[in-house]
Amino acid sequence: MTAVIGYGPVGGEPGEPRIDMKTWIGDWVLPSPVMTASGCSANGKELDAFFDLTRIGAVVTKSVMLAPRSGRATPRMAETPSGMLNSIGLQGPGIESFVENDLPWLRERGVRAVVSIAGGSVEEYGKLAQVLRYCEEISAVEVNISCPNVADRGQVFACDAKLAADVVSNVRRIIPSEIPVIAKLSPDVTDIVGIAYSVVKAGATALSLINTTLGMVIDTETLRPALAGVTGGLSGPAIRPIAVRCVWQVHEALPDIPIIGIGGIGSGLDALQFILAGASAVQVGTMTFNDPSAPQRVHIELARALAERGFGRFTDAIGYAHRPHEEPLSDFVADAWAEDDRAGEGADPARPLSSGAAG
Ligand code: RRO
Repeated sequence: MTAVIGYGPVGGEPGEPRIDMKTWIGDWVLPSPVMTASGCSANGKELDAFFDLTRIGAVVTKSVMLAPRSGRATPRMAETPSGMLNSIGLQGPGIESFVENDLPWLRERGVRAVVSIAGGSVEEYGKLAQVLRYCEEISAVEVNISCPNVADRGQVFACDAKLAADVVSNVRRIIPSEIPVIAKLSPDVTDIVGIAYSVVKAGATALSLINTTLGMVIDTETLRPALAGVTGGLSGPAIRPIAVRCVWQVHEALPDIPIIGIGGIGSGLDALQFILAGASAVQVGTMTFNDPSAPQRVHIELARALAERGFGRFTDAIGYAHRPHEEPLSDFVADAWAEDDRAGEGADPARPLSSGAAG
């Protein structure tokens, strides 16, 4: 394996791989492809004690609405096999308080902030964008059109190509052109590629794939739904294969559009699956409840996994699993595995590719 010393924006510890982890969302350059996912760590402060938030790609804040909102009744969370169900219902301080109290905290620390917004109508998204357009140092806006926990399923704009496009074009025309507008889509659709086309045509710079998928748990003691809101959004490793599939399908159809992969990412190898499927970045959400330093750890593990596979640059791995069957592994990957075999130790027995496949 290539000698490795010092690397990337996180750590730089001796013995760590030297690999260029930069990535791009439109014209926005990020030093790391790993972000936090909206909703799992409020607006960043909670994670500050665990790692340096400036060393990851960005913090994505909890989706904020125009007015303060208390959210759904409790209980709002239920454990599920390999995941969890949430029914928070967009609890938050409202955009004015967010801009006054939460955004400055991130800005003062130099944390790249992606502000997630959610509205009950196309007009509300427009009003949120009007407030944000004057806020300096927002790195990007994530337009959450896929919250599953709304009373009216008609408000899950990401389930309707036209409504999704209306929201995105309204936000895009208000937010300054140098700020990326990222549309967050729902997996709960028949054709996610159709929705993706529609929002990209409406001006989305990038796509976040995926939000939680609608689920339900029944408590077998009370014989009632476990959540007060009855249904909730399923997240965690249970949805990872769905999310990887969505990233794969959308990247295949729209290879030039940056995708941010989300769904049960808890390790560098989980993140690598998304990157190989076509994601330009990833978000870590549910895992932070278990391990608050997970975003930093995922960055480190991902850098190591890429180096072990011979990648010198993160961007070379984006969509790598889409290469044609007859195309051999790139020389750098084949060389990395061959060197690994020669070393005879440190080989990863679980690796999916044998050096024989390298041709
Ligand atoms: O607040 C929520 O209940 C919530 C949101 Br906004 C979302 O986008 N996804 C989710 O699972 N829960």
